[in-house]
Amino acid sequence: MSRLIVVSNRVPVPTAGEKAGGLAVVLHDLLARRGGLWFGWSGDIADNAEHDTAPAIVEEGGVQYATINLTPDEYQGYYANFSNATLWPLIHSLPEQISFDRHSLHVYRTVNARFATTLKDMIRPGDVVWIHDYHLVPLAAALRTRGVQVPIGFFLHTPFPSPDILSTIPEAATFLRQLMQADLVGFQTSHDAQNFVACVERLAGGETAGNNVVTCGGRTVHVGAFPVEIDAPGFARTAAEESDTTAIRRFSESLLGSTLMIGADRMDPTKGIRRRINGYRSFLDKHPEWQERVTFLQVAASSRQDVEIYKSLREELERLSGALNAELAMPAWTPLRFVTRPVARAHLAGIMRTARVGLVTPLRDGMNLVAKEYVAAQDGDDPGVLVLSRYAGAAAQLKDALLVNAFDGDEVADAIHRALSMAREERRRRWEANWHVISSRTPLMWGESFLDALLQARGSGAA
Ligand code: ADQ
Repeated sequence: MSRLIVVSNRVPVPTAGEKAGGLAVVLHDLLARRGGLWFGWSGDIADNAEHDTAPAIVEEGGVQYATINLTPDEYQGYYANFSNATLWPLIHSLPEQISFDRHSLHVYRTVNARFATTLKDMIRPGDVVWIHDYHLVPLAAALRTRGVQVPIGFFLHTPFPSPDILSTIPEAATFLRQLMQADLVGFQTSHDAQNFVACVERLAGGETAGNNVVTCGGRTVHVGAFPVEIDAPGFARTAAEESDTTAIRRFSESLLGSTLMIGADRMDPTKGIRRRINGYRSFLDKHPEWQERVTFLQVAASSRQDVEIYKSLREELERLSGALNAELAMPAWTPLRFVTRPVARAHLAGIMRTARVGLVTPLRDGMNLVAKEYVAAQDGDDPGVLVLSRYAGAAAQLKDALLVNAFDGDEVADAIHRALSMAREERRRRWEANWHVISSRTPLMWGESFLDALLQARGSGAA
């Protein structure tokens, strides 16, 4: 079996007493099976980082974790600016949120080049390289320039935009050609994969060459959809166990008999939290009989506070939630609980289980694991209803959720009403169909299917 090298912006180096969560667990497992290396940024910022190209290496359970630091200028240009303030809104089709400057683009490329220079000395013949996410778009090309010939796969956790949107940044064709230096480019949904192929055709002069294969400038690249999965039975177990704790019982009592709706997101402009709160407001206006009978808990974990649009989003949401409560609250009823402090994963799972409605309404999202987690957390005998944006990748799989246009506040309000009023039989039928989808796949299957497709792509002559 080939040795695996995973590359991502941040490396979750295992530390004593701390367990990695989510997808990191699967990548650790895949690495442990094959013996491998995880390379990326340490998360630390150091003034002299660029002179210190030798990575710090930690070995744990047969896996090496190799990390480098960033300088303050690199952190700002590569991470805060170009990755999070330019590429993130671009790939989520929110072009008016993009800020762009040439210096940050330059720093982004420099950091990718530094990653490549450091990594190439650790790659051996027979290895397979798997690059993750939008921070590292130029990396496959930077490795090839340095003579690396082993199979390289690239997986994007976010959506991929249409040609019209992608062409709003300078040098869009360069980004596409850089991605084409991988052998396999993977996305969350086939819609994203189609957008990528359309971009290569329209903006970089490429051509499709059969099913899921695209050629451009002498390169042949495979493209595919690999939806990220969760450990559904594991999350279900956590939710059931947690719901039996004093903490969750106290939480439930605090609702004073009102029905709970839950939203849980990183506080991010793509997650549609502002429109969600406005949709809830319209629902309460249209259906005043629900006042005092429903509580909406929005957990919004603070995120990327060194990026301007995130700071202003936070201020706006604080104002909006305060205004809603100031207008509608009663001595014994708070319509909206807006929580920005961290909530432990198990506690959140327990809360999800007690919520009759899960509101997952991003304006655009690669997958959205909260949607899958909400389904997993339910008691199948008396489950809650998932209200899900059509613009989340998860909507391609969770077809029995109430699917909504997250931009349309009236539609969101109507879906909330329908979800709250839904009879148990329909709730069960919808939940069972969604549960079947998430419980028949595992995160490990996701990882293995990507790696199989990568080796096959290479075997079939792409390179
Ligand atoms: P994210 O944008 O971070 O991920 P998501 O898929 O929802 O979004 O994953 C977030 C994770 O953090 C979930 O496990 C969730 O439970 C947890 N979480 C979110 N808000 C929380 C809160 N307030 N408190 C505690 N925990 C919270 C990116 C892409 C997604 C894609 C994933 C995986 O943007 O589209 O699904 O990667 O590929």
